Parts: sequence; structure tokens; C-alpha cells
Amino acid sequence: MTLEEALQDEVRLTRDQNLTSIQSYLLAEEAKHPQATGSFTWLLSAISLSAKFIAARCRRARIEAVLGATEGENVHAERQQKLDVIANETLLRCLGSRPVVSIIASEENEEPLILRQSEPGDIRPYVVLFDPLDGSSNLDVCGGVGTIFSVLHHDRRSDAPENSVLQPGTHQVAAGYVLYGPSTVLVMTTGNGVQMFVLDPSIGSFLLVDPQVRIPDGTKSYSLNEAYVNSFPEGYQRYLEWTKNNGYSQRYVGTMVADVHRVLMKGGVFLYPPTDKAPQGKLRLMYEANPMSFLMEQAGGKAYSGTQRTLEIEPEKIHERTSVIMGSPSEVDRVLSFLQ
Ligand code: P6P
Repeated sequence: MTLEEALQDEVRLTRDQNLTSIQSYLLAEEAKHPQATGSFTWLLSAISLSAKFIAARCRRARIEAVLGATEGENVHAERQQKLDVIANETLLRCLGSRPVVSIIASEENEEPLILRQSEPGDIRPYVVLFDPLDGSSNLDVCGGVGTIFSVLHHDRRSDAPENSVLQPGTHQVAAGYVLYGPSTVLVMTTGNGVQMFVLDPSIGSFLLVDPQVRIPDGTKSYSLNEAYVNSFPEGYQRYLEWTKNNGYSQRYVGTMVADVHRVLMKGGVFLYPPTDKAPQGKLRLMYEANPMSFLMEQAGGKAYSGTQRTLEIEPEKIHERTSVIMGSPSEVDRVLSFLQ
């Protein structure tokens, strides 16, 4: 092949693969809704901006010596990693500057933040919940960490603004995560399937790599922390025993975003059952299980907390926990069959 032919191939390939940034994707989606005000697009672009900033800090963690725990603890009495605090501040600053967010609930803050009291005619339609740096304890070992977010409409009828946060997962209008790994991946849904973007650090832009992510089915793989097997409810123990005799593989990072992303890409099931230490399960309903469940269902998967569909759980507390079973539909059904 001559240089000329190779260049022609390059041009054709580029033309065939449209380069779509997350901003142009969001604007194109917004254009499909004439009544759209642009506030939703603005909100999601704030999350993408935060993700770029957090990704840059994670990439330089050891260099900037921001590793290591602070003296502080979060609401769950977990020692806060410095990057936890930086990620939380980043999201608060980016979202706080958008005149479309009324309330923010973060894993790192005991109470939700009421950004602005909505006055009559002063519409601030959205509530945003997030885990700013999920799995941050993996930072010290250069493991994958992530940000998880969930977006709800601000329910003005609620008696107190903070109760506007306590809506079931079926009310989410958007959800997603950012995985800070060898590359930085942003996966999101607005209820119209699941889209995946990868950050191109050379131009500082998230580029669309899959406009319609679908979870594979039939993968013989499960992901959970098997060290707690003796304290799992009996149905989970029988499922795990069954997998041992049916050719399954086990993968587990210990960061929900990394484990769920692998299941979304390869299929299988991610589990965090109830344990003696966490009888309700360890993962948080509002800003971990619900956004991930929304994504899973939009990608053709299933998501349950025990035998209940996660998205239908009526929340009572912002930081409440739940057990998690999510992944390929047939594998989730198989786990449920052992729990019946
Ligand atoms: P364990 C990280 O601390 C986290 O909240 C999730 O990201 C992860 O799935 C889970 O806890 C890991 O918990 O008990 O296996 O260390």
C-alpha cells in the first residue's frame, strides 16, 4: 500500500466514524425536544466538566501527593481519602454554578445541600445525587475508582425540600458513572438507552464510542466479595455453590463502578448480598444502586435488591443501604431462582 492509499484509508475511516463529543451529543438530543430549555444539557455538561477535572487529579495522584487519608471521616465513619474531598468539592462547585440545580445530595455530606430556595417563577428543576469517588480506598493501589450520579426532578410538592430527594429509582431522569481507569469512561442514560464516551486527554473531550450499549447475556461470570460467603443468606450460598460446578469465573475489583462496568461490557452478574456486618447490604440505594440499576435496565439487564426490583424501592433515608444483584437478565433470574 502506498502512502497515498494509506492516507485515503485514514480519511475514509475518520469520515465513517463520526467524531461526536458529549457536548454535541447532548445538543443533538436536546434539538429533538423543541420545548427543551437547555437546562438538562447544561446539568450533564457540568458533570462531564467535573469528570475531566477529577480524572486529571486521579492521574497525578501520587505526584501531587494527594493520596492518603485525611483526618476526616464521612457520614459512614469511613476515613475520607483526600481525593474524595477534592472530587466532592469539584462536583459541588461545577453543579452549584448551574442555575438549574435545586438540591445536591452527596455520599460525603450528611445532609442534602439546598443550593437555592426556589422562588415562584424561579425554576430550578433538578435534584442531583452522587458518590463523588466510589472505591476511593483503591486509589493507593492505582485501582479503578469512579463517580456515580443520579438526576431527579425537584418535587416542589414535597413538604420539605430535602424530602424531594427521597424518590424511588423509577423517577430518575438521568444516571451514569465515570470510571477513572487506564482510560476515563463516562457511561450514562437519559432513559433512551445507554451511551458510552471515552475521554481523549489530547483534546480534553469525551468522545462517543457506543450510542446504544447492550449488556451481553449468557456469560458465566459473577462478581462479589466471596470472603463474606458464610454470612450470606442461604440462597446466595446455594447459587455460589452451583456456579462452582458449572464452569463460572469470578472477577472482583472492590470498586462498584469498575465491577459493574465490566459486567455491563462482558455480561454476568454483580452481587453485594446482605452480610452480618451489613444486614441491609453495604451499597447505598440513592446514589449507587439506583443509578446503576437504571443503567442496567436501559442496557437490557436486570437489577434487584433481594427479590425486589431495586428501582421500585421507596426510600426512607438519603444514605440508606440495600443489597444488590444486577447484570445479564438470565443470570439475575438464575440468582433469584435460588432466593425464592
Ligand atoms: P467490600 C467501595 O468501598 C464500595 O462502596 C463499593 O464501591 C464496592 O462495591 C464495595 O464498597 C466493596 O465492598 O466489602 O468488598 O470491600
